Amino acid sequence: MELAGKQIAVLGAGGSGYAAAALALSRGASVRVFDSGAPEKLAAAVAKFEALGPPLTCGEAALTPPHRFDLVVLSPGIDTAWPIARDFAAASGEMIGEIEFAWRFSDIPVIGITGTNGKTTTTALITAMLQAAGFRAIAAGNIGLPYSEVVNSGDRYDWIVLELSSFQLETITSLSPRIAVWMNFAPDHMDRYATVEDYFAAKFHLFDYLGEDTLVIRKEECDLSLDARTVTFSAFSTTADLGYLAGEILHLGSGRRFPFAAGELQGKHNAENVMAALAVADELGLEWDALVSAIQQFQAPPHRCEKVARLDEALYLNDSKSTNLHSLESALAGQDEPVILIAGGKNKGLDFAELRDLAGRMVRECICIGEIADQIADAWAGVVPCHRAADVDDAVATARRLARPGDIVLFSPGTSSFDMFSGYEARGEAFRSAVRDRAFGNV
Ligand code: UMA
Repeated sequence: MELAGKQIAVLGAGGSGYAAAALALSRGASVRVFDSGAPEKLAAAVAKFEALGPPLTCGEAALTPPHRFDLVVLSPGIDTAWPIARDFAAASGEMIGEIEFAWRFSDIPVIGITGTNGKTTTTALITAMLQAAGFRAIAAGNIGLPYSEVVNSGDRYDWIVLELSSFQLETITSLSPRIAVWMNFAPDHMDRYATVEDYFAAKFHLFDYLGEDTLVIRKEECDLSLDARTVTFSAFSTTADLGYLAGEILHLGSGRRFPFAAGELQGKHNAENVMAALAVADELGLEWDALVSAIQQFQAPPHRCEKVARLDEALYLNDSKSTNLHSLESALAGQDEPVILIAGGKNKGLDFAELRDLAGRMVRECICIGEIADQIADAWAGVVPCHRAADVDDAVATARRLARPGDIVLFSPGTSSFDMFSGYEARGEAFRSAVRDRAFGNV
Protein backbone atom coordinates (compact mmCIF):
# COMPACT_ATOMS: atom_id res chain seq x y z
CA MET A 1 0.00 0.00 0.00
CA GLU A 2 1.44 3.36 -1.05
CA LEU A 3 1.15 6.04 1.64
CA ALA A 4 3.57 8.74 0.48
CA GLY A 5 1.72 12.03 0.21
CA LYS A 6 -1.51 10.57 1.61
CA GLN A 7 -3.52 12.22 4.40
CA ILE A 8 -4.26 9.75 7.20
CA ALA A 9 -6.53 10.26 10.23
CA VAL A 10 -5.92 8.00 13.22
CA LEU A 11 -8.83 7.81 15.67
CA GLY A 12 -7.81 7.04 19.25
CA ALA A 13 -4.56 8.06 20.96
CA GLY A 14 -3.99 4.84 22.94
CA GLY A 15 -1.41 2.15 22.22
CA SER A 16 -2.79 1.06 18.86
CA GLY A 17 -3.40 4.64 17.67
CA TYR A 18 0.17 5.55 18.53
CA ALA A 19 1.60 2.51 16.74
CA ALA A 20 -0.59 3.08 13.66
CA ALA A 21 0.46 6.76 13.52
CA ALA A 22 4.13 5.81 13.78
CA LEU A 23 3.74 3.24 11.00
CA ALA A 24 1.92 5.72 8.74
CA LEU A 25 4.57 8.38 9.32
CA SER A 26 7.36 5.95 8.56
CA ARG A 27 5.70 5.24 5.18
CA GLY A 28 5.65 8.94 4.26
CA ALA A 29 2.03 9.80 5.09
CA SER A 30 0.81 13.03 6.61
CA VAL A 31 -0.93 12.03 9.86
CA ARG A 32 -3.44 13.63 12.23
CA VAL A 33 -4.71 11.96 15.39
CA PHE A 34 -8.12 12.52 17.03
CA ASP A 35 -9.24 11.42 20.48
CA SER A 36 -12.46 12.47 22.19
CA GLY A 37 -10.98 11.97 25.67
CA ALA A 38 -10.62 15.05 27.90
CA PRO A 39 -7.23 16.77 27.31
CA GLU A 40 -6.35 16.65 31.02
CA LYS A 41 -6.74 12.85 30.97
CA LEU A 42 -4.61 12.54 27.86
CA ALA A 43 -1.55 14.45 29.12
CA ALA A 44 0.73 11.43 28.73
CA ALA A 45 -0.56 10.72 25.21
CA VAL A 46 -0.16 14.39 24.24
CA ALA A 47 3.51 14.28 25.30
CA LYS A 48 4.11 11.03 23.39
CA PHE A 49 2.50 12.33 20.20
CA GLU A 50 4.37 15.61 20.47
CA ALA A 51 7.61 13.65 20.50
CA LEU A 52 6.44 11.52 17.56
CA GLY A 53 5.27 14.42 15.44
CA PRO A 54 1.65 14.24 14.27
CA PRO A 55 -0.85 16.77 15.64
CA LEU A 56 -3.24 15.32 18.24
CA THR A 57 -6.66 16.90 18.62
CA CYS A 58 -8.47 15.90 21.79
CA GLY A 59 -11.71 16.44 23.66
CA GLU A 60 -14.56 18.47 22.14
CA ALA A 61 -12.35 19.68 19.32
CA ALA A 62 -12.05 16.09 18.05
CA LEU A 63 -15.81 15.98 17.56
CA THR A 64 -16.14 18.81 15.05
CA PRO A 65 -16.88 17.76 11.48
CA PRO A 66 -13.71 16.23 10.04
CA HIS A 67 -11.72 17.16 7.01
CA ARG A 68 -11.44 14.75 4.16
CA PHE A 69 -8.74 12.12 4.53
CA ASP A 70 -7.48 9.44 2.17
CA LEU A 71 -7.71 6.84 4.91
CA VAL A 72 -9.07 6.67 8.47
CA VAL A 73 -7.47 4.17 10.88
CA LEU A 74 -9.67 3.26 13.83
CA SER A 75 -8.52 2.06 17.27
CA PRO A 76 -10.33 -1.07 18.48
CA GLY A 77 -11.84 0.63 21.53
CA ILE A 78 -13.78 3.01 19.28
CA ASP A 79 -17.15 1.73 18.15
CA THR A 80 -17.57 1.80 14.37
CA ALA A 81 -21.14 2.96 15.08
CA TRP A 82 -19.87 6.03 16.95
CA PRO A 83 -21.31 8.99 14.97
CA ILE A 84 -17.92 10.73 14.82
CA ALA A 85 -16.28 7.62 13.35
CA ARG A 86 -19.11 7.46 10.81
CA ASP A 87 -18.61 11.13 9.91
CA PHE A 88 -14.91 10.52 9.36
CA ALA A 89 -15.67 7.46 7.27
CA ALA A 90 -18.31 9.27 5.19
CA ALA A 91 -15.98 12.18 4.47
CA SER A 92 -12.95 10.04 3.66
CA GLY A 93 -11.91 7.42 1.17
CA GLU A 94 -11.81 4.40 3.46
CA MET A 95 -11.95 3.48 7.15
CA ILE A 96 -10.13 0.39 8.48
CA GLY A 97 -8.99 -0.84 11.88
CA GLU A 98 -5.43 -0.75 13.17
CA ILE A 99 -5.05 -4.52 12.63
CA GLU A 100 -6.01 -4.32 8.95
CA PHE A 101 -3.73 -1.30 8.54
CA ALA A 102 -0.71 -3.20 9.89
CA TRP A 103 -1.54 -6.30 7.80
CA ARG A 104 -1.27 -4.28 4.60
CA PHE A 105 2.39 -3.53 5.34
CA SER A 106 3.56 -6.99 6.35
CA ASP A 107 4.38 -10.19 4.51
CA ILE A 108 4.97 -12.22 7.68
CA PRO A 109 2.41 -15.04 8.04
CA VAL A 110 -0.13 -14.73 10.81
CA ILE A 111 -1.71 -17.24 13.15
CA GLY A 112 -4.96 -15.55 14.25
CA ILE A 113 -6.69 -16.52 17.48
CA THR A 114 -10.11 -15.43 18.64
CA GLY A 115 -12.68 -16.59 21.18
CA THR A 116 -14.49 -15.21 24.17
CA ASN A 117 -12.15 -16.82 26.69
CA GLY A 118 -8.74 -18.46 26.53
CA LYS A 119 -7.39 -16.49 23.58
CA THR A 120 -4.65 -14.67 25.51
CA THR A 121 -3.30 -17.88 27.06
CA THR A 122 -3.47 -19.69 23.72
CA THR A 123 -1.73 -16.85 21.90
CA ALA A 124 1.11 -16.80 24.43
CA LEU A 125 1.32 -20.61 24.44
CA ILE A 126 1.51 -20.93 20.65
CA THR A 127 4.21 -18.25 20.60
CA ALA A 128 6.24 -20.04 23.29
CA MET A 129 5.80 -23.33 21.43
CA LEU A 130 6.99 -21.86 18.13
CA GLN A 131 9.99 -20.25 19.80
CA ALA A 132 10.89 -23.56 21.45
CA ALA A 133 10.74 -25.19 18.02
CA GLY A 134 13.28 -22.66 16.72
CA PHE A 135 10.95 -20.24 14.90
CA ARG A 136 11.20 -16.49 15.30
CA ALA A 137 7.71 -15.81 16.61
CA ILE A 138 6.08 -12.91 18.45
CA ALA A 139 2.68 -12.47 20.11
CA ALA A 140 0.78 -9.27 19.27
CA GLY A 141 -2.69 -7.75 18.96
CA ASN A 142 -5.21 -7.76 21.78
CA ILE A 143 -2.63 -9.42 24.04
CA GLY A 144 -1.08 -5.94 24.40
CA LEU A 145 1.62 -5.29 21.79
CA PRO A 146 0.04 -3.46 18.83
CA TYR A 147 0.44 -5.30 15.52
CA SER A 148 1.45 -2.01 13.87
CA GLU A 149 4.37 -1.71 16.28
CA VAL A 150 5.67 -5.15 15.30
CA VAL A 151 5.34 -4.35 11.60
CA ASN A 152 6.94 -0.92 11.99
CA SER A 153 9.91 -2.38 13.87
CA GLY A 154 11.04 -4.05 10.66
CA ASP A 155 12.15 -7.08 12.69
CA ARG A 156 11.96 -10.31 10.73
CA TYR A 157 9.76 -13.03 12.19
CA ASP A 158 8.71 -16.38 10.82
CA TRP A 159 5.29 -16.00 12.47
CA ILE A 160 3.22 -13.28 14.10
CA VAL A 161 0.73 -14.82 16.53
CA LEU A 162 -2.18 -12.39 16.74
CA GLU A 163 -4.77 -12.37 19.47
CA LEU A 164 -7.82 -10.85 17.80
CA SER A 165 -10.76 -9.36 19.69
CA SER A 166 -14.19 -8.85 18.17
CA PHE A 167 -13.44 -5.11 18.20
CA GLN A 168 -10.38 -5.69 16.03
CA LEU A 169 -12.08 -8.17 13.71
CA GLU A 170 -14.98 -5.77 13.02
CA THR A 171 -12.79 -3.65 10.79
CA ILE A 172 -10.67 -6.11 8.79
CA THR A 173 -11.10 -6.08 5.02
CA SER A 174 -8.36 -8.49 3.86
CA LEU A 175 -6.50 -9.98 6.86
CA SER A 176 -6.00 -13.64 6.07
CA PRO A 177 -4.42 -15.75 8.82
CA ARG A 178 -2.52 -18.79 7.57
CA ILE A 179 -4.01 -20.68 10.51
CA ALA A 180 -7.17 -19.40 12.22
CA VAL A 181 -8.03 -20.59 15.73
CA TRP A 182 -11.55 -20.23 17.18
CA MET A 183 -11.54 -21.04 20.89
CA ASN A 184 -15.17 -20.63 21.97
CA PHE A 185 -18.07 -18.22 21.93
CA ALA A 186 -20.32 -16.88 24.69
CA PRO A 187 -22.15 -13.57 25.17
CA ASP A 188 -19.84 -10.73 26.24
CA HIS A 189 -19.24 -7.03 25.53
CA MET A 190 -22.97 -6.39 25.50
CA ASP A 191 -22.24 -2.74 26.29
CA ARG A 192 -20.83 -2.45 22.72
CA TYR A 193 -23.09 -4.79 20.73
CA ALA A 194 -26.86 -4.44 20.44
CA THR A 195 -27.34 -8.23 20.23
CA VAL A 196 -25.38 -11.44 20.80
CA GLU A 197 -25.67 -12.03 17.03
CA ASP A 198 -23.84 -8.75 16.37
CA TYR A 199 -21.01 -9.84 18.68
CA PHE A 200 -20.83 -13.23 16.95
CA ALA A 201 -20.83 -11.59 13.51
CA ALA A 202 -17.92 -9.36 14.55
CA LYS A 203 -15.85 -12.37 15.64
CA PHE A 204 -16.86 -14.36 12.57
CA HIS A 205 -14.94 -11.90 10.37
CA LEU A 206 -11.88 -13.99 11.32
CA PHE A 207 -12.95 -16.37 8.54
CA ASP A 208 -13.82 -13.79 5.88
CA TYR A 209 -10.61 -13.88 3.84
CA LEU A 210 -9.25 -17.39 4.30
CA GLY A 211 -7.67 -19.08 1.31
CA GLU A 212 -6.09 -22.54 1.43
CA ASP A 213 -5.79 -22.12 5.14
CA THR A 214 -6.54 -24.30 8.13
CA LEU A 215 -9.06 -23.72 10.87
CA VAL A 216 -8.60 -25.00 14.39
CA ILE A 217 -11.99 -24.98 16.08
CA ARG A 218 -13.44 -26.19 19.34
CA LYS A 219 -15.67 -29.15 18.53
CA GLU A 220 -18.73 -27.67 20.26
CA GLU A 221 -18.56 -24.68 17.89
CA CYS A 222 -18.62 -26.74 14.70
CA ASP A 223 -21.98 -25.51 13.51
CA LEU A 224 -19.93 -22.63 12.15
CA SER A 225 -20.30 -24.52 8.81
CA LEU A 226 -17.18 -23.37 7.04
CA ASP A 227 -15.71 -24.81 3.85
CA ALA A 228 -12.06 -24.74 4.91
CA ARG A 229 -10.16 -27.74 6.27
CA THR A 230 -10.98 -27.99 9.95
CA VAL A 231 -9.20 -29.60 12.88
CA THR A 232 -11.36 -29.89 16.01
CA PHE A 233 -10.51 -30.10 19.68
CA SER A 234 -12.51 -30.49 22.89
CA ALA A 235 -11.96 -31.68 26.45
CA PHE A 236 -15.65 -32.58 26.63
CA SER A 237 -16.27 -34.57 23.43
CA THR A 238 -15.14 -38.04 22.35
CA THR A 239 -15.34 -37.29 18.62
CA ALA A 240 -13.05 -34.27 18.31
CA ASP A 241 -9.72 -34.73 16.49
CA LEU A 242 -7.98 -33.83 19.75
CA GLY A 243 -9.58 -34.95 23.00
CA TYR A 244 -8.81 -35.37 26.69
CA LEU A 245 -8.67 -38.45 28.88
CA ALA A 246 -7.35 -38.81 32.42
CA GLY A 247 -4.84 -35.99 32.26
CA GLU A 248 -3.66 -36.69 28.70
CA ILE A 249 -4.44 -35.09 25.39
CA LEU A 250 -5.20 -37.66 22.71
CA HIS A 251 -5.05 -37.43 18.93
CA LEU A 252 -7.99 -39.52 17.78
CA GLY A 253 -6.64 -40.39 14.33
CA SER A 254 -3.08 -41.40 15.23
CA GLY A 255 -3.38 -42.38 18.92
CA ARG A 256 -0.62 -39.91 19.86
CA ARG A 257 -0.74 -38.73 23.49
CA PHE A 258 0.48 -35.59 25.21
CA PRO A 259 1.10 -35.53 28.99
CA PHE A 260 -0.96 -32.48 29.98
CA ALA A 261 -1.55 -32.91 33.73
CA ALA A 262 2.15 -33.01 34.60
CA GLY A 263 2.56 -29.40 33.40
CA GLU A 264 2.02 -26.02 35.03
CA LEU A 265 -1.32 -25.36 33.31
CA GLN A 266 -4.34 -26.60 35.15
CA GLY A 267 -7.97 -27.42 34.30
CA LYS A 268 -9.73 -28.74 31.21
CA HIS A 269 -10.15 -25.28 29.72
CA ASN A 270 -6.35 -25.02 29.74
CA ALA A 271 -6.17 -28.51 28.25
CA GLU A 272 -8.22 -27.05 25.38
CA ASN A 273 -5.74 -24.18 25.03
CA VAL A 274 -2.94 -26.77 24.75
CA MET A 275 -4.99 -28.78 22.22
CA ALA A 276 -5.35 -25.69 20.03
CA ALA A 277 -1.57 -25.19 20.22
CA LEU A 278 -0.90 -28.86 19.37
CA ALA A 279 -3.26 -28.64 16.40
CA VAL A 280 -1.21 -25.69 15.16
CA ALA A 281 1.96 -27.74 15.77
CA ASP A 282 0.53 -30.53 13.56
CA GLU A 283 -0.17 -28.03 10.81
CA LEU A 284 3.46 -26.94 10.91
CA GLY A 285 4.79 -30.50 11.04
CA LEU A 286 6.19 -30.21 14.57
CA GLU A 287 6.59 -33.36 16.67
CA TRP A 288 4.65 -33.32 19.97
CA ASP A 289 7.52 -35.03 21.78
CA ALA A 290 9.80 -32.09 21.04
CA LEU A 291 7.30 -29.66 22.56
CA VAL A 292 6.67 -31.38 25.89
CA SER A 293 9.02 -29.33 28.05
CA ALA A 294 8.06 -25.95 26.47
CA ILE A 295 4.36 -26.64 27.01
CA GLN A 296 4.72 -28.20 30.44
CA GLN A 297 6.81 -25.29 31.68
CA PHE A 298 4.47 -22.69 30.23
CA GLN A 299 2.77 -20.68 32.96
CA ALA A 300 -0.68 -19.19 32.43
CA PRO A 301 -0.61 -15.41 32.10
CA PRO A 302 -1.33 -13.86 35.52
CA HIS A 303 -4.87 -14.06 36.93
CA ARG A 304 -6.01 -16.82 34.56
CA CYS A 305 -6.31 -19.90 36.74
CA GLU A 306 -2.71 -19.44 37.83
CA LYS A 307 -1.42 -21.66 40.58
CA VAL A 308 -0.64 -19.51 43.63
CA ALA A 309 0.33 -21.99 46.36
CA ARG A 310 -0.59 -25.15 48.20
CA LEU A 311 -1.88 -24.53 51.69
CA ASP A 312 -2.85 -27.38 54.04
CA GLU A 313 -2.69 -29.68 50.95
CA ALA A 314 -5.32 -27.67 49.05
CA LEU A 315 -4.35 -25.97 45.77
CA TYR A 316 -5.19 -22.23 45.50
CA LEU A 317 -5.89 -20.88 41.99
CA ASN A 318 -6.13 -17.19 41.07
CA ASP A 319 -8.63 -16.69 38.23
CA SER A 320 -9.33 -13.00 38.87
CA LYS A 321 -9.59 -12.42 35.07
CA SER A 322 -12.95 -14.22 35.35
CA THR A 323 -15.14 -11.13 34.88
CA ASN A 324 -18.14 -12.85 33.28
CA LEU A 325 -20.19 -15.98 33.85
CA HIS A 326 -18.67 -17.80 30.89
CA SER A 327 -15.16 -17.64 32.32
CA LEU A 328 -16.44 -18.79 35.71
CA GLU A 329 -18.23 -21.63 33.93
CA SER A 330 -15.03 -22.69 32.10
CA ALA A 331 -12.96 -22.52 35.28
CA LEU A 332 -15.46 -24.65 37.19
CA ALA A 333 -16.06 -27.18 34.41
CA GLY A 334 -12.30 -27.60 34.09
CA GLN A 335 -11.72 -28.92 37.63
CA ASP A 336 -11.33 -32.59 38.50
CA GLU A 337 -11.36 -32.12 42.31
CA PRO A 338 -13.97 -30.65 44.71
CA VAL A 339 -13.98 -26.85 44.59
CA ILE A 340 -14.17 -24.26 47.34
CA LEU A 341 -15.18 -21.26 45.25
CA ILE A 342 -14.68 -17.60 46.03
CA ALA A 343 -16.95 -15.59 43.72
CA GLY A 344 -18.61 -12.20 43.45
CA GLY A 345 -17.83 -8.55 42.91
CA LYS A 346 -19.63 -5.81 41.03
CA ASN A 347 -23.33 -6.27 40.43
CA LYS A 348 -23.47 -5.73 36.67
CA GLY A 349 -26.76 -7.55 36.20
CA LEU A 350 -25.39 -11.08 35.70
CA ASP A 351 -27.67 -13.95 36.72
CA PHE A 352 -25.66 -16.57 38.63
CA ALA A 353 -28.74 -18.86 38.51
CA GLU A 354 -27.53 -19.76 34.98
CA LEU A 355 -24.69 -21.72 36.65
CA ARG A 356 -26.83 -23.27 39.39
CA ASP A 357 -26.61 -26.86 38.08
CA LEU A 358 -22.88 -26.72 37.36
CA ALA A 359 -22.18 -25.13 40.75
CA GLY A 360 -24.28 -27.82 42.42
CA ARG A 361 -22.08 -30.51 40.80
CA MET A 362 -18.66 -28.90 41.19
CA VAL A 363 -18.69 -26.57 44.24
CA ARG A 364 -18.61 -27.96 47.78
CA GLU A 365 -18.75 -24.53 49.46
CA CYS A 366 -18.94 -21.01 48.06
CA ILE A 367 -17.67 -17.85 49.69
CA CYS A 368 -19.46 -14.81 48.28
CA ILE A 369 -17.95 -11.34 48.16
CA GLY A 370 -18.83 -7.88 46.88
CA GLU A 371 -22.00 -6.13 45.78
CA ILE A 372 -23.44 -9.28 44.23
CA ALA A 373 -22.78 -11.61 47.20
CA ASP A 374 -26.42 -11.90 48.29
CA GLN A 375 -27.66 -12.59 44.74
CA ILE A 376 -25.18 -15.47 44.37
CA ALA A 377 -26.27 -16.98 47.68
CA ASP A 378 -29.94 -16.65 46.64
CA ALA A 379 -29.31 -18.06 43.15
CA TRP A 380 -27.51 -21.15 44.51
CA ALA A 381 -29.61 -21.68 47.67
CA GLY A 382 -30.28 -25.37 48.24
CA VAL A 383 -27.48 -26.64 45.97
CA VAL A 384 -24.31 -25.00 47.34
CA PRO A 385 -23.70 -23.88 50.95
CA CYS A 386 -22.81 -20.17 50.66
CA HIS A 387 -20.89 -18.03 53.16
CA ARG A 388 -20.39 -14.23 53.08
CA ALA A 389 -16.97 -12.62 53.45
CA ALA A 390 -16.19 -8.93 53.97
CA ASP A 391 -13.26 -8.81 51.56
CA VAL A 392 -10.77 -11.02 49.70
CA ASP A 393 -8.59 -11.59 52.75
CA ASP A 394 -11.59 -12.64 54.83
CA ALA A 395 -12.70 -14.91 51.97
CA VAL A 396 -9.31 -16.68 51.90
CA ALA A 397 -9.42 -17.13 55.68
CA THR A 398 -12.89 -18.70 55.36
CA ALA A 399 -11.78 -20.89 52.44
CA ARG A 400 -8.86 -22.18 54.49
CA ARG A 401 -11.21 -23.21 57.30
CA LEU A 402 -13.49 -25.05 54.85
CA ALA A 403 -10.94 -26.68 52.53
CA ARG A 404 -9.91 -30.34 52.86
CA PRO A 405 -6.71 -31.93 51.53
CA GLY A 406 -6.98 -32.37 47.76
CA ASP A 407 -9.56 -29.58 47.31
CA ILE A 408 -9.14 -26.74 44.84
CA VAL A 409 -9.69 -23.27 46.29
CA LEU A 410 -10.72 -21.36 43.19
CA PHE A 411 -10.86 -17.56 43.14
CA SER A 412 -13.00 -17.04 40.04
CA PRO A 413 -15.26 -14.05 40.70
CA GLY A 414 -17.49 -14.38 37.60
CA THR A 415 -18.04 -10.63 37.46
CA SER A 416 -16.01 -7.43 37.38
CA SER A 417 -14.07 -6.01 40.26
CA PHE A 418 -14.91 -2.32 40.23
CA ASP A 419 -17.00 -2.39 43.42
CA MET A 420 -13.83 -3.07 45.44
CA PHE A 421 -10.79 -2.72 43.13
CA SER A 422 -9.38 -0.65 40.28
CA GLY A 423 -9.42 -3.74 38.04
CA TYR A 424 -9.02 -7.51 37.93
CA GLU A 425 -5.24 -7.24 38.30
CA ALA A 426 -5.48 -5.45 41.68
CA ARG A 427 -8.13 -7.96 42.76
CA GLY A 428 -5.88 -10.89 41.78
CA GLU A 429 -2.95 -9.33 43.67
CA ALA A 430 -5.12 -9.11 46.80
CA PHE A 431 -5.91 -12.83 46.47
CA ARG A 432 -2.27 -13.78 45.88
CA SER A 433 -1.09 -11.81 48.92
CA ALA A 434 -3.81 -13.27 51.14
CA VAL A 435 -2.81 -16.81 50.10
CA ARG A 436 0.95 -16.30 50.16
CA ASP A 437 0.87 -14.58 53.56
CA ARG A 438 -0.74 -17.73 54.91
CA ALA A 439 1.37 -20.19 52.92
CA PHE A 440 4.59 -18.53 54.05
CA GLY A 441 3.49 -18.08 57.65
CA ASN A 442 2.80 -14.35 57.83
CA VAL A 443 -0.79 -14.80 59.07
N1 UMA B 1 -11.51 6.87 22.46
C1 UMA B 1 -12.12 7.88 21.72
N2 UMA B 1 -13.45 7.75 21.43
C2 UMA B 1 -14.20 6.69 21.84
C3 UMA B 1 -13.56 5.66 22.59
C4 UMA B 1 -12.21 5.79 22.87
O1 UMA B 1 -11.49 8.86 21.34
O2 UMA B 1 -15.40 6.63 21.54
C5 UMA B 1 -10.09 6.99 22.80
C6 UMA B 1 -9.83 6.99 24.30
O3 UMA B 1 -9.96 8.30 24.87
C7 UMA B 1 -8.39 6.49 24.39
C8 UMA B 1 -8.21 5.68 23.09
O4 UMA B 1 -9.39 5.86 22.31
O5 UMA B 1 -7.41 7.50 24.45
C9 UMA B 1 -8.04 4.23 23.49
O6 UMA B 1 -8.05 3.38 22.37
P1 UMA B 1 -8.35 1.83 22.59
O7 UMA B 1 -9.51 1.69 23.55
O8 UMA B 1 -8.50 1.20 21.27
O9 UMA B 1 -7.08 1.32 23.41
P2 UMA B 1 -5.60 0.95 22.98
O10 UMA B 1 -4.72 1.51 24.03
O11 UMA B 1 -5.31 1.31 21.58
O12 UMA B 1 -5.63 -0.65 23.21
C10 UMA B 1 -6.17 -1.50 22.19
C11 UMA B 1 -7.00 -2.60 22.84
N3 UMA B 1 -8.07 -2.01 23.63
C12 UMA B 1 -9.37 -2.28 23.38
O13 UMA B 1 -9.73 -3.01 22.50
C13 UMA B 1 -10.39 -1.62 24.26
C14 UMA B 1 -6.13 -3.45 23.75
O14 UMA B 1 -6.91 -4.55 24.25
C15 UMA B 1 -4.96 -4.02 22.95
O15 UMA B 1 -4.11 -4.72 23.83
C16 UMA B 1 -4.19 -2.87 22.28
O16 UMA B 1 -5.10 -2.10 21.46
C17 UMA B 1 -3.05 -3.38 21.37
O17 UMA B 1 -3.55 -4.10 20.29
C18 UMA B 1 -7.27 -4.47 25.65
C19 UMA B 1 -8.73 -4.84 25.86
O18 UMA B 1 -9.29 -4.48 26.90
C20 UMA B 1 -6.44 -5.44 26.47
N4 UMA B 1 -9.38 -5.57 24.94
C21 UMA B 1 -10.74 -6.02 25.10
C22 UMA B 1 -10.80 -7.33 25.87
O19 UMA B 1 -9.79 -8.07 25.89
O20 UMA B 1 -11.87 -7.65 26.41
C23 UMA B 1 -11.38 -6.23 23.72
